[in-house]
Amino acid sequence: MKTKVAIIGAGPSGLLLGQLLAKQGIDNVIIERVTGEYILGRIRAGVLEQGMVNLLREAGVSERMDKEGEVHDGFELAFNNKRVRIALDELTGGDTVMVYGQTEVTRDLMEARAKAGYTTVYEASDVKLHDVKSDTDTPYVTFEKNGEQVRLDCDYIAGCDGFHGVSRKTIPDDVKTEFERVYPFGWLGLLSDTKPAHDELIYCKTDRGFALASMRSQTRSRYYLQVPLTDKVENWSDEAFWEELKKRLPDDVASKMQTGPSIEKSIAPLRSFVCEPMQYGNLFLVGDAAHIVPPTGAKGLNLAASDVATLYKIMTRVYKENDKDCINQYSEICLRRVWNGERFSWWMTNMMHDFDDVSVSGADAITFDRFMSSELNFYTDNEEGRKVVAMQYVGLPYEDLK
Ligand code: FAS
Ligand code: PHB
Repeated sequence: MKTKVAIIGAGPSGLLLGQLLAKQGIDNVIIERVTGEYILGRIRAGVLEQGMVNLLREAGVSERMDKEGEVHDGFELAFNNKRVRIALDELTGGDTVMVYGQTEVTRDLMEARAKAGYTTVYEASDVKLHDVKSDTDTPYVTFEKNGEQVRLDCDYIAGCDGFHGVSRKTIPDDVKTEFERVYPFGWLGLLSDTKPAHDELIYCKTDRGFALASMRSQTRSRYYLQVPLTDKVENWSDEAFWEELKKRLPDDVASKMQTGPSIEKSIAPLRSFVCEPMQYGNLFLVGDAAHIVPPTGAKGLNLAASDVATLYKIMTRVYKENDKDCINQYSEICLRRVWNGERFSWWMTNMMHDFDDVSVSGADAITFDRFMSSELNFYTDNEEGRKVVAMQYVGLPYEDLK
């Protein structure tokens, strides 16, 4: 097999990149480890920045999102028995976010790719990357499919294979630096076909721990509870989840909340992680393959999208203008926006979660908690502070190539 760009991974990063490249006539093949159905069964992000919305429109895959997605011009922070609304559009001069689940984005991209007849190899095993940094040879990928060894020759490899993928591991340890912070708690998420508890997202900081009331549509809700890392999803019946959630949501919201059977329930660990550089020779790390954020800032999927935008611009310049020098801009441009997203996600996580029973004990924990409560008051008590939160939440502008 031969192609221009080999894409490892059919998550949102790989599929969106593949769709954009194909629109420019840049041939690409996606190699994916599991089935499409398995990927669609993973419930993840729910909030899209304007930058990602624009990319999906440019990729010609936005029809259902524009019809079924919900534009949100604000969200709430609930803490110390008060609620502060972050009015995104007023504070940013008109910017908003789109509430449309990652599962639906992925489904739309998969359907568009299949309809256009682009090659995606699902259930590929033993995927290996070769000659990614060589002055003489072009890179290639080998994998096994239906018991057959396959070789895919290419010019470039986009490692869109997530945190546990093979691409980052292909970069030699003496070339890369990995930065990591693991949080001492997880998020227990529940998806239910119930009317959302509120018409906007509410992030709640309480003495019992963090909670988030989100949604996928007016008939499908998504909720999260902070739980200890030692907790197991089988410890949580639906009834126990609803009872605890009601204790963490504002009373007037909890009293009206519709409950019902969960259609998905899972615990996700929280970590901040960055791999530098995000590029090695002709291998480019994209999305979760290069970085992870705690979901408190709704940045994970959106940082993946901005990586895709940068690599798409570079590949377009390489193949349309025969400018290969620009490939060396990738990592520097991506990391500037990644580290900003990392900081915002870390900050939101520290402000909104309860650390005192897990990470530090005694007076240290109380002191940390007082600092974070003061931080929360500082950034919500005045419009300038709320503006800082709003501009980060809607997402900073994408950076152009030099
Ligand atoms: P993905 O991990 O989505 O996709 C990588 C793909 O590569 C997968 O399909 C995988 O099967 C494949 N792959 C892996 N190894 C391979 C190999 N060796 N060969 C071939 N293919 C391989 N973000 C938010 O903004 N909000 C959230 O609430 C949120 N919740 C999350 C919950 C969980 C449990 C997780 C893990 C992430 C969550 N995220 C959230 C972040 C998430 O949305 C990611 O940012 C997003 O999936 C990134 O997309 P990709 O970079 O495509 O990586
Ligand atoms: C979600 O709806 O899954 C969601 C929304 C906002 C977040 C995290 C998760 O910050």
